[in-house]
Amino acid sequence: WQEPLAAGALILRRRARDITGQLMQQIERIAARNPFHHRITPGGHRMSVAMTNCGALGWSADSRGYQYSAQDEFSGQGWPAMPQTFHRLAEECAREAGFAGFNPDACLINRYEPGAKLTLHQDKDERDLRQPIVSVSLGLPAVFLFGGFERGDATQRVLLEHGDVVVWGGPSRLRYHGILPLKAGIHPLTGAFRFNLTFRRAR
Ligand code: MD3
Ligand code: FE
Repeated sequence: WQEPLAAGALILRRRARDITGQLMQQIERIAARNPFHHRITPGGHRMSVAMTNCGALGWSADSRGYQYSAQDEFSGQGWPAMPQTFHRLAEECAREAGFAGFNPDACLINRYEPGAKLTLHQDKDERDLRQPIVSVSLGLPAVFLFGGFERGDATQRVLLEHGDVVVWGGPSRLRYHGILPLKAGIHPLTGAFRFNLTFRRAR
């Protein structure tokens, strides 16, 4: 079912539930070739979230800054192609939210362990901010923080659970957001972790 969160932001609860097994298998296959790493931010902090990518471009953080790149700096290789199941899910969900023709060229895969968090930030490294971001949550639940257009604005809390998809576009595209520290637990499909896929049109 659909749950409007704010202008341009739509939660599709459990939208991916029937294909979560397939999605996890693909994540494992991708990570076997391009393993998860804890990136170091330009400010010198080790991120508690571990990341890898698939698609033509991948997101990375290093001393040079935040950027999309065709190369995985850890493996020295390109990123695995975006599986068709991933691309189709993102395209369909964007269409349901009113963003027809979404054609993501990057999928950032985040892995959360207990205590891992994402502090409030904006996603603005993509070229065309009229394109939405589609996110898919897998495994352990997390509390998502949805803020305003400035870091200090009030935030609302939203629980994101296994199979939930959210489309973030229009006026919501530049809102601050983050994830509270993950609570420990065991999920039947993902074990001690939460995974999050974010589909983006980077270039
Ligand atoms: C709202 N990921 O990778 S997904 C990220 O659960 C990121 O791993 C979180 O924020 C996660 O950048 C949150 C939800 C999300 C993703 C992108 C957004 C919300 C967004 C972009 C704009 C506004
Ligand atoms: Fe983000």
